[in-house]
Amino acid sequence: MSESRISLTRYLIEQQRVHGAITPQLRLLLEVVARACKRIAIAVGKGALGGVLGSADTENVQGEVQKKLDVIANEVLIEANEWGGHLAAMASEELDGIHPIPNRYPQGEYLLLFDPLDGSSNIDCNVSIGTIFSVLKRQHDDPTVIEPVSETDFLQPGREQVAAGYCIYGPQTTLVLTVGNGVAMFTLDREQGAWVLIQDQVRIPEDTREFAINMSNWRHWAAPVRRYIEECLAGAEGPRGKDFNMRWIASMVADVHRILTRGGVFLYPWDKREPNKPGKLRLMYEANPMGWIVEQAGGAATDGRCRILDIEPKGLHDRVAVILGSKNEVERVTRYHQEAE
Ligand code: AHM
Ligand code: MG
Repeated sequence: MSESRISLTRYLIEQQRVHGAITPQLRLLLEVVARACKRIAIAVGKGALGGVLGSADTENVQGEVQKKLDVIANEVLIEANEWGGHLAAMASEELDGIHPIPNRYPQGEYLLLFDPLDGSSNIDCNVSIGTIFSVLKRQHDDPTVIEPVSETDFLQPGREQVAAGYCIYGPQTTLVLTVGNGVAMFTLDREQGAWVLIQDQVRIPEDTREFAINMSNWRHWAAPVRRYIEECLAGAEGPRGKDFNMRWIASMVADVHRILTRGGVFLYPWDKREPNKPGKLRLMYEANPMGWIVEQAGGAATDGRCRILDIEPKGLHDRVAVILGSKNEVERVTRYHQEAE
């Protein structure tokens, strides 16, 4: 690697040594997660040649049919992170309960959560997909009494995260990371197998003319979301006085990555098809890590009423409505919800 290129390893060492943002254990844990993402990128890149496309003929805890790559990515992350000694347990969108570190390995203090393969519906059609992860620290009321790790240890609001990130498997494989000191992006140099810093202190513009929502659900939305989208669609002649563009990739990683790159607002709101669920996306595996990344880049993330990172989780697989991205747009949609109450 040439002198001018900053590797993920160097970035993390500096976050530890210069900024005091992470502990040595967390640094090593993030290195392992990044290594697992490289392995997933290789499996994704093989596609039909590696026999990894199609359904695994199994269902996850949410009753969704798992794709082969969902299962492979989940296994890669678990195998890579089990033995390092930094974790107490893991939780995955693809597993019913938590995965405590087996007794044969040393136990650490951190908790790792992940959506191993986000955007599963895009796997077979060769559209960008990704891995989303979040790291929490176990909280102890009494540090002298160490209880066996349980699901309750994971039920912390998103503001307690100590690291969060995603890896997008697209034309490039890019790892996006925050440890609470801004957002950094690293692209995988495939020849060298190294993560190279391409941008630090990523910023999301506060204003935008681009929104992302699955428009086919229009008839199911609540009034505040309809109002917001109607105003965007009215363009320069409408109350917003400007034209809006729309994008919807159906991979949250890809939609969020675009927002980090050029701004925009992403919405996956509550809808009346499932009136008793607050939303489709998962709080712990998707909304919290993405919410923190977006906030660290100067954007905002709410469920229409309150900040995503302040939501107290009740269960590992809680769902939530998500509105995130350019600050002024997120604040506008949130205000429309408040005005409707
Ligand atoms: P997944 O984790 O099962 O892939 O589901 C989450 C994905 C998000 O990446 C994306 O924003 C959304 O589901 C797309 O949903 P829809 O197909 O309803 O548009
Ligand atoms: Mg997902």
